[in-house]
Amino acid sequence: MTLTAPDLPSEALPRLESAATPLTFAAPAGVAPAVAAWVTELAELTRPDRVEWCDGSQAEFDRLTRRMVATGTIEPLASEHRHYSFLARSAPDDVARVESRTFICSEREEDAGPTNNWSEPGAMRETLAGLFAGSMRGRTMYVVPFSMGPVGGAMSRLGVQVTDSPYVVASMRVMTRMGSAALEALRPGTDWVRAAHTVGMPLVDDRGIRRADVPWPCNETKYISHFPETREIFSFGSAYGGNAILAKKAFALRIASVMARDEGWLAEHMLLVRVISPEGRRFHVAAAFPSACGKTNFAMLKPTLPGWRVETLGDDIVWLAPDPDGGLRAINPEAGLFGVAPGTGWATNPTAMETLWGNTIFTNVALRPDGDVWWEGMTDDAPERLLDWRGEDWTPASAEPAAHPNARFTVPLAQCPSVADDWDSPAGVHVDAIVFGGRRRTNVPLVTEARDWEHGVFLGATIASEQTAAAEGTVGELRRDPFAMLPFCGYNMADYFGHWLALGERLRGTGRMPRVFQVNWFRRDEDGSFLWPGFGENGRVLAWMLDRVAGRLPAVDTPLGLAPRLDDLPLDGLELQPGALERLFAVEPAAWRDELDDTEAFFARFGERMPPQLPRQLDRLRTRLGLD
Ligand code: GTP
Ligand code: SPV
Ligand code: MN
Repeated sequence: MTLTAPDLPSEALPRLESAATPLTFAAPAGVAPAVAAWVTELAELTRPDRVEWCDGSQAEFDRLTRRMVATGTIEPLASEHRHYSFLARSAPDDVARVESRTFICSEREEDAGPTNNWSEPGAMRETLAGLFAGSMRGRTMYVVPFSMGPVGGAMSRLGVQVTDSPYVVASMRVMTRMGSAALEALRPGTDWVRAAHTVGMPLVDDRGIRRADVPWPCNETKYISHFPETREIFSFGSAYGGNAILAKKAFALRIASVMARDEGWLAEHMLLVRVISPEGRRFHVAAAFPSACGKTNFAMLKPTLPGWRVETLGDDIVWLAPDPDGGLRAINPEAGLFGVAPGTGWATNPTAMETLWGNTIFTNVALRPDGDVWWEGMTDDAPERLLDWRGEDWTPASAEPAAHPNARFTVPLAQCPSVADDWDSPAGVHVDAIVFGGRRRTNVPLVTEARDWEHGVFLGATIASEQTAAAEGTVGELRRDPFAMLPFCGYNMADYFGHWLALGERLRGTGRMPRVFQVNWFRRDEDGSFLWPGFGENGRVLAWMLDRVAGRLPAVDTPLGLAPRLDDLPLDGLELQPGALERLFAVEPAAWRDELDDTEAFFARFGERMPPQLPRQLDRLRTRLGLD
């Protein structure tokens, strides 16, 4: 039993449209009884007109897109520009993740920790029961079985999302292995995550009166609630991204991080790539950056440095587990890309641009008069005329951007030209290096290597980054975002740090440790310009890191960690501003004093629960910088 329906007055029950659409909750033959029972319970609570079990087929996807075109949720783009692609415009108040409405409802408040919103599970269930009651009246409830990771893979996990949003179903089909194969794998006794989602806008009111639908139904009231102990998710009121595509942040990070804690693995906000050196040596790199800080770009990196190649395995989420052969093994549990559109262009990320030739759902980008899409950063010059993300006329003289800053594209990973041949392999890859990064205009150098695992955990735990448009908040404001997991860790972050430290002990025992690095592509000059050109040039930094992993290069011990001898960075053919390289590595004690004070205050929030290793690392850093 998950939620119980409050007693509805009989006149509040949905009026069925016709005898042809009976309210039937019948599950397809062979469905695990627990799945069927849960779906029935939710249907009884939310009272949809129909329940549709999704098989993941192309025919089903076609049916969904036709339905959404009819309701104005999406519109087809001109096929000569984008094959079988669509534009969705969201409601203006439903454009990004809502962290203030995201809750971890663990039994005990201290298990959610000071960085999560906690709510007592019983009280939250009551609130949700009230909100979900009748919330799908007049709509179709879709049942979406899915697998994170290839169906049946050793590291893969199953889930079922019910939703009344066809946009979410279509997104789930791109982002996960969704449909019949996952449903068949959901055999009795198999664990699965329950994810219930409603846009919270019933089409039939309490008196049985039907109203017209709107293109992007949602509700002013929003709840993204997680019950970590019972592996359940309830999401109300939003249809946007991580709020609604529950396989992604809610399952594959928040719930999965709790499963990973309990079972000895990691669920991380990381990209995953294979990097091939000029000699043909293959390395695998997992890198954590906060939202809209360059994971997709790194995942599709086209190194300018001759001979180096990057193959894409994942761009947002990585599950890592101890490898039976020692060290860590990793899979990308997703099957699609939900990438930030603005800033993606032929000059910055040509691989993403090539990926977007078709089969793409664009959300909140601008529309060109010729039926193609546009966003800031796609081309140097904006088109003369556009419809902006709200559907209003736009010219380059307009004050607001044409695309919403958190406009996104949803596209199958398989379509990416740089995707690794074996991206779909359940075995995953052996990880050689872990990289942490953030968006920092000051302080953090271009690249540093951790001295050891514990120092690496300290680097991860002390990531701070300037806020982006990926969630509500003030863009540009510096905030602590440890491991790029601040909005995504499903339990007390101090315990999460402890879990990373303990895993290190276990990996050390296997004799194979991934090396840990910290990078910052975003350091700026006094005039505000970036000191480092970024994008394809980041391959030079990657080459240095992997030469370190290969044991080919010495490094300099600095207060912040191991740094490159500047001559070892492969910078041939790169024109940096005079002095830029030195500034990219400069350590300013006064600024670092503030940084350390801020870190100390942040660590203090965790009280007794903080593993002592991290404050100890902080003390050592103070001493090394001569600031104690
Ligand atoms: P989420 O999907 O929100 O988790 O984000 P992400 O980390 O995948 O972000 P993405 O790669 O889409 O990057 C978003 C923004 O970062 C874009 O505006 C890019 O132009 C910018 N960006 C990425 N790499 C670099 C870089 O090396 N230098 C600079 N200056 N900007 C970059
Ligand atoms: C992020 O915000 O980190 C994303 C986008 O990857 S969303 O799926 O909406 O969370
Ligand atoms: Mn992300």
